[in-house]
Order: sequence, then C-alpha cells, then structure tokens
Amino acid sequence: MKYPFLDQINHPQDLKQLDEKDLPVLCEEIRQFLIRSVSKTGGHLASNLGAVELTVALHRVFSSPEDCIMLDVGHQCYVHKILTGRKDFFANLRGLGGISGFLRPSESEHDCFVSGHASNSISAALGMARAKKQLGVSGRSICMIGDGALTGGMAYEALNDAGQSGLPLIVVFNDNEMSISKNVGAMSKRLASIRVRPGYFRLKSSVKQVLGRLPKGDRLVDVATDAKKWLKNALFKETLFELLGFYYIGPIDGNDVNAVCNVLEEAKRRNQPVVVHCKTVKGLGYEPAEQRPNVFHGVSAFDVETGNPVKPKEKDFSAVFGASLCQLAEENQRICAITAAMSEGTGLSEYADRFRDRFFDVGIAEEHAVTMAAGMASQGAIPVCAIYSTFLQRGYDQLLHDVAIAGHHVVFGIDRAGLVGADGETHQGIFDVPYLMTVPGMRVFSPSSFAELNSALRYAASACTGPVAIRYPRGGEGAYRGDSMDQPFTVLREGDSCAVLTYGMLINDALAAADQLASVGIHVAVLKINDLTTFPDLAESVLQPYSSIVVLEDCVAHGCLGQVLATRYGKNRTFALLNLGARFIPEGTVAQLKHLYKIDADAIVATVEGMHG
Ligand SMILES: Cc1ncc(C[n+]2csc(CCOP(=O)(O)OP(=O)(O)O)c2C)c(N)n1
Repeated sequence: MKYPFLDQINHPQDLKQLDEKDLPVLCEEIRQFLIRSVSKTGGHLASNLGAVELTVALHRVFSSPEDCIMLDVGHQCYVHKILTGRKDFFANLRGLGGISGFLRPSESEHDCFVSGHASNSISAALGMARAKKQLGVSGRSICMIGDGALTGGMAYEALNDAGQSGLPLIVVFNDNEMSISKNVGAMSKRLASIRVRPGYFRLKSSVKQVLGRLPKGDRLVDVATDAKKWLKNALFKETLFELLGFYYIGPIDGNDVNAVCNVLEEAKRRNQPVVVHCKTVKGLGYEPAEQRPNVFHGVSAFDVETGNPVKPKEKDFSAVFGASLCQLAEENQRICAITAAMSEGTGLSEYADRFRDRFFDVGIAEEHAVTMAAGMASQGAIPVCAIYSTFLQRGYDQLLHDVAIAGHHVVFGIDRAGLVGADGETHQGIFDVPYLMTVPGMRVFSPSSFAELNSALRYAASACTGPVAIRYPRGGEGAYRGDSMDQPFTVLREGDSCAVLTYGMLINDALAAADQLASVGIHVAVLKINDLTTFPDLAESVLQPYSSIVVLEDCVAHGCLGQVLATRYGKNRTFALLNLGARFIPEGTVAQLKHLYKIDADAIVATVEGMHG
C-alpha cells in the first residue's frame, strides 16, 4: 500500500517540511498503516489510533532527540516509532529480535527513557528538565500521559514536585476517559465533566488580534488575558493542575492536529510548567476499535474487515481464576476482589458484574491496592488481589510493611507469572518468585493446571491465615492436567539417580524431557513443587535418593528456588540450575524465549546427558 505523505517521513525533521493542510492527511495515512500492521502482529492498537494527532504535533513542534519526549506506559509509542525512522520494522513489532512495543532507549536515540509501567512519565520528564538545567544541556522536556496513567500515585507525587519547580516542563494530558476499560476514580469523573470548547481558542486569538491593534493595546491584552483566565476558571473551575502550580491549557480537541500544534507552540513559549489537556477518542478511525476500545487496547492478530481475532481466544488461567473466585464469593460473603485497572486481563469481568459490592477497581494503583487489601483484611474481609506479577513489583513495600508484618490474610492472584512473550523486558513476570519468597510468613503456590489453580485458590482463601500468593501464567494449560495441590510437592515420575524439579507450566517441559531421556535409557525422576515456600524445609528427605538435581525455573537466578535448595542441600549432590540468569528478557514468543534462554525440554535433556558424561 502507498502512503504518499508518510513515505516522505524518515525523521521527525521531515514533518516540519509539510504544509499545515497536509497534516490531517498524514494522520489518516498513519492510521491506515497502524491498522494494517497491527492486524498482522497484534499490539496496542486503540491507544495508538487515539494518539496519532498528539504524536504528530509533538514531533512537529519539538525536535527529538534534543527535546525529550517521554510517553507514559509507552504502549501508544507506535506513531512515535513510525515518525522516528522505524516504520519498516513494524513487520516484527514485539517479535523476537524485533522492535519493542514500548519505548526502549537502546533501540533509538528518540526513545528517551524506558517505558512499560504506568505513571512514571512526569517524574522522568522532570528529572530530565532538572538535569538539563543543572548541566546546561539544551532541549525541552515533555511527557504525554493518559487519564488512566494519571490514576497512579507516582503521577501525583511528580505533579506536586514539578508544579513548584517552576521548570518549563510540558505535560500533555491525553484524556480519552478510558484506561483499558472505562477509567475509574474521582479525578476521572471530574475530568469527564470538562467539555472541549472549540470556540475558546478561536475567541482567544481573535480578541488578542483586535485588542493588539488598539492604542495601548498591549496593556489591554494583559487585562483581557487576566479577565479571560478568570472567565476560564469560572467556566472550568480551577483545575487541580493550576492548584499545583501548572499553567493549564485546555481542554482542546486532541484529534485536531493543527489545534494541537497551536497549543503546543503556546506551551513551548511559556517558561514554566504547563499542562496541555487534550480530549481524544480511543480507537479513532477504525470502527471496531472505536466501538470496543477495551478489546482493541491490546489485541492479537485480527481480520481488518471484521475486527475478529485470527485465532479464537483459548481458555486461559485468568478466566479460570475469575470463575473460581465467583464460586468462592458465592459461598463466602467475606470474600472480595481487588484489581488495579486490570479487571479484564485478570479474568474478573464476570465477578465484577455479579458481585458489584465486593469488587474494587482502584485504578492503576498497585501500591494502594495492596495496602487497601490489608486494611480490609484487618477488619475481617478476605481480599483477593489479582495483580500481574510485573505490576506487583510496584507494591512490594506495601506487601512487606502493610500486609506481612501483621500477617494479614490477603490472597494475591499473581497473574502473568513467568515469561509473557511479546510485551518484553518491562512485562516479563520473572521476579516474583524471589521477591515473594523473601517475605517472612508468605505462602507461595504454583499451580500447573486449571484444576490446580482452582484448588489453590480455594485453599488460600479458606484454609490459610496470613499472606498467600498463587502464581499462574499467561495463556492456557499444557499436557499436564492433574491436581496434586493438596500436597506441597508430588513425584510425577520415579527415576534413578537424577531428579528434575520444577513448578508451574514448566512441568510440561520436565515431563517431555523425561520421556525423551527414557527413550535413550536415562530414567530421571520428575518432582512437581506446588508450595514453593514449604518445600525447602521438606527437601532433605525428598532429595536424599538423588545425586544430581536439575531445577528448572522461568525466573531470574538470584533468590530462585534452585538457589535456595542448592545452598541448603548442595553439599552431597550436584545441582544444575536452569533459569533466566541475571538479565532482562526482551520480547519473543514464550516458546522462542524458553529455547533461547535454555529453560525448555531440550535444555533439560542436554543438561542431564551432560551430567551422565
Ligand atoms: C503499573 C502498571 N499497571 C498496569 C499497567 C497496564 N496498563 C497498560 S496501559 C493501561 C491503561 C492506560 O490508560 P491511559 O493511560 O488512559 O492510556 P490509553 O491507553 O487510554 O491511551 C494499563 C492499566 C501498566 N502498564 N503499568
């Protein structure tokens, strides 16, 4: 497909050559490119479609990389990547060896900061502005943040600091009234009541022109500006941003590219912190995404004509978690569910409909979610907090300080534990085993099948007393369908002198490897660990028959189960630890990544064969 204007853009500077009237056409071409490209690779479509004009305007008015343009979450970075010379790499967006679906500084000088987890953009941009001033480095500091990301506490901490800094930081507020699903919270309600007034900017510039022509016109412009500010405040009431010390512009139509360019120019002229409030439509320009922006927030490959996924969605662990929780909530009135803006991703949609009074979406606020859960537990409720492994990293201190010290009974559903695939470094759930196992009093369960997730959740909610986590992966189950959750571990295959220990989905690799090895006469035992925190204390007698042990894990090395076991029981036997080492793992399919980093069946076979000389 030909894109007459887009094909001329290889660098953001090229944007500056285009005529104003051609910008809307360019935006339309970008939309067509995005729809076609993401329909093949999957990715964050709706957020990018909504932010086309904002991104084009940012790159037209500012000069990246000298001006730093930070994008919150970064899931809406596709337009930025298209405009900064990476259009031709979109065929391998989020694929192994391809471009990231988020900002990644090692990928381009135009990606000024890592993004992936929400609500850090204002802090990062303020840091850049401060360092630029301190070191005399030229360039402006700009960030774009959505109303969803603005529900996260870090954003308020940063606004509070930035507003009093007086620095010329520009915050572009992309307000589409949506997080992944409908946005939540008081701020969101207040902002939703502020309507775009297109006449406001026209009125403003014509008043300026007319007054400017009169004698003493400059003074009149000043008086009129004050009066207009008063009028604006009367119309929109004083915004939070103004209270915090920002100059507030808006709200404007964020899908009108030339209007956005104009206000960004105005923001650029001001030597102070500015918020530019832009109303946008998530999914704009692609009917299915406009109708169902939540579905098209993050999509797998789809048919452009119908909007339907190419492969139907298989039943996954999140759905089982949601269904099991509904069942438990039916039986026990004390149970409640908490999500940090991920009700659909964590399988809680049905629960949210059926148990409205016992469902709490707190916004993108994992720290708050964890402490609030502890508060609820302190009064006798049984909170079940469903949070992705990677996002619970945000709530680690709250887990230690607010939940664990007092030993509150909070159940954590750790979704997307282990490798997640296409979302790459910022989203892999490869730290939770070490960070959970170090919390005193914490129980950590790792089911390997739907049936085991169901059993683990029931046990955690009704039989445990302190903090307890159940970690389960993204996607569906494998060949193993058993349920041995009533035991802390189970021996799935007897063997000779070598045992393979693992948990979660990797049990399927261990069993496959055991089959392969058996065919060449090597008989390994396969031990499935269900309760990661209890097992190390039981392991002495369990490991006694084996002289060599392979521990297979999809987490980082430091603090993993294998390391705990090897430290305690490694004196009289050989341990081979197959894990992800000390590194961040980029995007790729889970199968590709497991193979590349040697934590699959092939790796077990090679390791065991190596041990057998
Ligand atoms: C700490 C954290 N929690 C959860 C998420 C998952 N997440 C990604 S985008 C998103 C919604 C963002 O909404 P908004 O900022 O309004 O952007 P939009 O997609 O609507 O443009 C969420 C919850 C995340 N990236 N980081």
